[in-house]
Amino acid sequence: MYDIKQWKHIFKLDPAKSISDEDLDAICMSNTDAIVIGGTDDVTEDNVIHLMSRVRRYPLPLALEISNVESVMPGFDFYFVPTVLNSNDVTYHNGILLEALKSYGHVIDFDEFIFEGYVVLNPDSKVAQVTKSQTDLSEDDIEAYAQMVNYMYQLPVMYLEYSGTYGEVDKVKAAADILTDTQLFYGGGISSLGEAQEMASFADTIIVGDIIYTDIKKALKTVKIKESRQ
Ligand code: 1GP
Repeated sequence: MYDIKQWKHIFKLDPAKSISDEDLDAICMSNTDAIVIGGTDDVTEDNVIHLMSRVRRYPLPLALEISNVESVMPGFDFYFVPTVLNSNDVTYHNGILLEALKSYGHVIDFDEFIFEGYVVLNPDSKVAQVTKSQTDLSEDDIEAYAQMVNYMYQLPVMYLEYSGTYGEVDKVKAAADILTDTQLFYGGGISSLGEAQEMASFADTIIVGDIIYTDIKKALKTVKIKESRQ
């Protein structure tokens, strides 16, 4: 079975966006550690199953990051379940989860589920708007969230989500310095190998999304962080 603790690099594919067979092939053959399918808007059963069946031709781990209950389906290696710690709406802490467990709790294999403590930090991102996140956070706030996730909730993953913009390195470092057991995911605005290296020097795992759709060559170069660490 796959060990997500070993993952240094993830490509996140948005089921609502189109990608050519050629680009998808390059992404899946790139030496990335895993593919995550996830998005905020227009994530449907149809577009998730379509993308899943295309990625499944390749021998690499595939996870679904759940954004709504309607688009969850069997067939993934892992299910990433975000709980947005800085959301002002309880729906995004555990409200969706409660409804999902009431409907499907009896059939879930919990070994496949990874609970992610999300902190959303780009106020202009769709995810910040949808989840009504309080994004104006200091390093002290980030450290407290890291303590909460690592020592109190004891979640396997903390995800600093700057979706759409490159984040503040000092905040990523502040979280990294606190976490002892929880794996730190960083995602947002990575568009070059240099940025990938910078964030990977603090985060355990970096997530590369948007640049796949705007500059595939730059996206592919970010995987080279793995070479420098081996
Ligand atoms: C989005 O964190 C990921 O959920 C990656 O962010 O799309 O900005 O690369 P980008």
